[in-house]
Amino acid sequence: MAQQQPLPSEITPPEIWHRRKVIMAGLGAGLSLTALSAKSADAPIDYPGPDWLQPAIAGHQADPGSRDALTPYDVATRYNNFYEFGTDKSDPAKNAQDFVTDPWRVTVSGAANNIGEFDLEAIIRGLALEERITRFRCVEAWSMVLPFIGVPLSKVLSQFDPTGDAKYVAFETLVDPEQMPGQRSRFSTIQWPYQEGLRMDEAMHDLCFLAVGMYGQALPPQNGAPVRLVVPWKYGFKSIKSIVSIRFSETQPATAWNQIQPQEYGFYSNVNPQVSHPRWSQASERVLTGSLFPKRQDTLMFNGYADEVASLYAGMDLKANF
Ligand SMILES: Nc1nc2c(c(=O)[nH]1)N[C@H]1C(S)=C(S)[C@@H](COP(=O)(O)O)O[C@H]1N2
Ligand SMILES: [Mo]
Repeated sequence: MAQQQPLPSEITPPEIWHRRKVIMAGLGAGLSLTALSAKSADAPIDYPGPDWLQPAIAGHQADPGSRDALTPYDVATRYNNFYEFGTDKSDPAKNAQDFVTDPWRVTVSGAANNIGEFDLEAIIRGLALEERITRFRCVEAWSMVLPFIGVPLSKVLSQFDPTGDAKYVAFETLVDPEQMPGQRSRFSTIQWPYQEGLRMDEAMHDLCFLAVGMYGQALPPQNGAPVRLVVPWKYGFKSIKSIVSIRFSETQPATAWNQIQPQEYGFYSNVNPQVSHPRWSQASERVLTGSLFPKRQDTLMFNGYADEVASLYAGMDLKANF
């Protein structure tokens, strides 16, 4: 039986295995590789999203920047880190398909005047959605270029009217082992809920983004539906998915990867080619293009957003505060 044989994913690095599948699928369907990547550039509408979101997504303001470097849609939606749905890169696309993301409630607590439980619809309604073509760099030294749709996080946080005591903001992902097989696993290292946090001035920076869509449609479940953070100048794990809690706090909040390996994953986790991960260099990255031969490129300070964000860290030792 096929089940007794090793899965291709067990003998081939998942990234290569995935690309091979994409290419095979393309060839099988009689498409050339060119046609396949052309298809990826305009997204198919696989994930229309809830009724309330569709008009806002349809009316989003497109990013005027070049789309040439966009990661193919099939790579962006099938090569994922979302440990709630499994640790293999191909797990989230398989295991998150039935994830229920509407209606969706977000609990807002801590140092703010307008706290409570809110429908995501109420939080997003009234805000104009925009697209941001974003460089996205995982701590594992691969990168993508993703067209997210959403709102600057600052516009959402302002609605809750944080007080002067709000020095940090903490986020949590849903805990629902019935829907999330990774949370049922005995081998999980993450202490659920997955949690992340930012300093308040980082969170209020215009580049800090709350995404509800990508590739012209609602966020696919494996990419963090219905609402996720996107912090383009930090390693990907800061960009927490499927957020159900926002808490304003006076003290620096705990974060999921820092709790597991504090020597390897700091609170700041700014992309920094000069500070190696203890087990690998961060000087360069594999650009995942869907081609069998990923491009390797130098990693840029703050993932290329230094002009915009370096001032947030003026005077800080970024080796100590990694
Ligand atoms: N809740 C949650 N958020 C998460 C993760 C996760 O496992 N759980 N993985 C992070 C990591 S390591 C990365 S690189 C990005 C991946 O986002 P993508 O799959 O949309 O590319 O999500 C981040 N957000
Ligand atoms: Mo990551």
